[in-house]
Amino acid sequence: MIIHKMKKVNGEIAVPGDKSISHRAVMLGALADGTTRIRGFLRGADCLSTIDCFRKMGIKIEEDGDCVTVHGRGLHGLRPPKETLYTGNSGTTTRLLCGILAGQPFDTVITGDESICKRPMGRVTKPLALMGADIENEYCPLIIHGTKLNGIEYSMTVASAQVKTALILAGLYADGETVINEIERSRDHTELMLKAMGAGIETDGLTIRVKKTDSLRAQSITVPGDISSAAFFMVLGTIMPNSEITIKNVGINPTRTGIIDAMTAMGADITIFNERTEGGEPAADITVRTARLHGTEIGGAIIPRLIDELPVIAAAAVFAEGSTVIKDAQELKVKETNRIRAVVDEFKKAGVDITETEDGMIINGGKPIHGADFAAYGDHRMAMSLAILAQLAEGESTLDNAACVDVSYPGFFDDFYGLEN
Ligand code: SPQ
Repeated sequence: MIIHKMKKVNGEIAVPGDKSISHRAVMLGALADGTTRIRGFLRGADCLSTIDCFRKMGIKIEEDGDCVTVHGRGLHGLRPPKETLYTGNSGTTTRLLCGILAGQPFDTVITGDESICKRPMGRVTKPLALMGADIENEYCPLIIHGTKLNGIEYSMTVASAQVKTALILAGLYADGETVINEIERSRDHTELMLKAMGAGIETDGLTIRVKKTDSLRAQSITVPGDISSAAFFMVLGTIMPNSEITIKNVGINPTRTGIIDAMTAMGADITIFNERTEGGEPAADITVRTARLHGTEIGGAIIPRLIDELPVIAAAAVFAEGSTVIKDAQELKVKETNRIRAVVDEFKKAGVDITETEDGMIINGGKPIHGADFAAYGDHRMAMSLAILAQLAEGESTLDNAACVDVSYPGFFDDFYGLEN
């Protein structure tokens, strides 16, 4: 695909529903008693993989656009699937399923696409094994022999919402109490949804306590727009001349708003308004206007709050005066692709002054860049970040496999080019 270059962007958009919340709404809806109605569900490939896996375990799920109805069968109502559960490109589906399936009275096999088969699953299977789980392999295919689980106290070694959530979900089935200590605060959508559904879960700072739970109450869940998708427009509206974009209905859960903090620290002009709470999750409208950016340092506790936004923040840093240092972000290496290596290699093609480090990258911004033939490595966030980088490059750029944006943002390019004027 040739990346069309826009001169300026203006207008209002609403990004699709939050991917993390959409996954959790289907999973917890399936385990609840009764009917869970989800509005604003993300119809991206990853969340559709989650629906497919639960249908294979006997859960009736109806889809009507972005409204999804899940007919839950209770915590003990899943049926043994007749075939392998295929999770596609979705790390969230794969890892969260491990937590749910470890304590079932049946065996399952999970696998996914080429990228999923390279992503480490030992980070969930090992702590689950301490609870008594019996899971073969540290990479997909995973063979899960359902068994009785017991509660443990576990101190996490990586800042990962997926690891935390897998343990919380297993904790619903485990005898006694499961106590999880996080090293940094990661997204807490599971905890919020489980509390609303009446599970035995408490949080105190970085500690989460889960008790064996008999039943979950079905809910109506309204999914706010995904801040990880809104991030592309925050950067676009900032770097393009004479531009202003309003993004309606964006989830602003504080565990996800690192992008706003980082962009503000770089000099971005971001206004948050119409703040409200929808189904336990805070949401707001966000306006961004053209601004001159300067370099910054991004590391430490903010990293889990903006981990998925780092490729597009790197694109913003290219147009910021001075140097931007991204550190403590080694988790980027185990995403859909190695996002440190992919950003550095692709940005270098455009002449960006960028250096790979052990745990991040250093970008010396504010210098002219040129168009290039970019590769997305089948990674949705890489594809969208490169489309933004190309906007201010001299000359033409192309992007291979642009369709991979469907994983988290079907219709991205329509929304993107729809802002040109
Ligand atoms: O689901 P998947 O493939 O892992 O998706 C990504 C993404 O960029 O969309 C990461 F590649 O998001 C993760 C995120 O990085 C979604 C997620 C969640 O919903 O719990 C948590 C983060 O991963 P982790 O490993 O830090 O827990």
